Amino acid sequence: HGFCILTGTWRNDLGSNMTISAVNEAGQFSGLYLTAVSAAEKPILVSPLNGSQHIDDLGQPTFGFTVTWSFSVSTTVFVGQCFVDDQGKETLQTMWLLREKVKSAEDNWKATTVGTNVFTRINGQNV
Ligand code: B9F
Repeated sequence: HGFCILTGTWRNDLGSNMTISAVNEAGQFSGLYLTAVSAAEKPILVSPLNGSQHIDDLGQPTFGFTVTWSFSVSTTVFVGQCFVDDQGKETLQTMWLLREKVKSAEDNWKATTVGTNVFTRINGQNV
């Protein structure tokens, strides 16, 4: 089977979209993230992401990236692996940690949530 390439536009199981621009020789990349969901009062804005992947000979690399939300003071990190099946269909299997800003260390216990997202490639549109 072929290589799983991170560059491009992806949608996850929540309906969130992201566009990853070119991956450089060191495996570093940047992009834009548009979440479909938010628990904030404020309107959702497109937010920047930055990450890196392993340069993987077998074409199913692991990666991580950080989304610094433009419309809130929180941060999400994603880690995952890019898989390609026998039909050439690519899937990003990820887990995320969302860090909310809390007032003080006493509230630290409730500041982080965890979850999973699966991304599939969408064509002909950007975030
Ligand atoms: O809703 C989040 C938020 C942070 C502070 C106020 C609102 C920001 C958007 C997070 C989007 C998450 C999901 N979208 C996606 O594609 S990132 C992981 C999921 N995958 C409410 C109050 C504090 C935290 C949440 Fe907030």
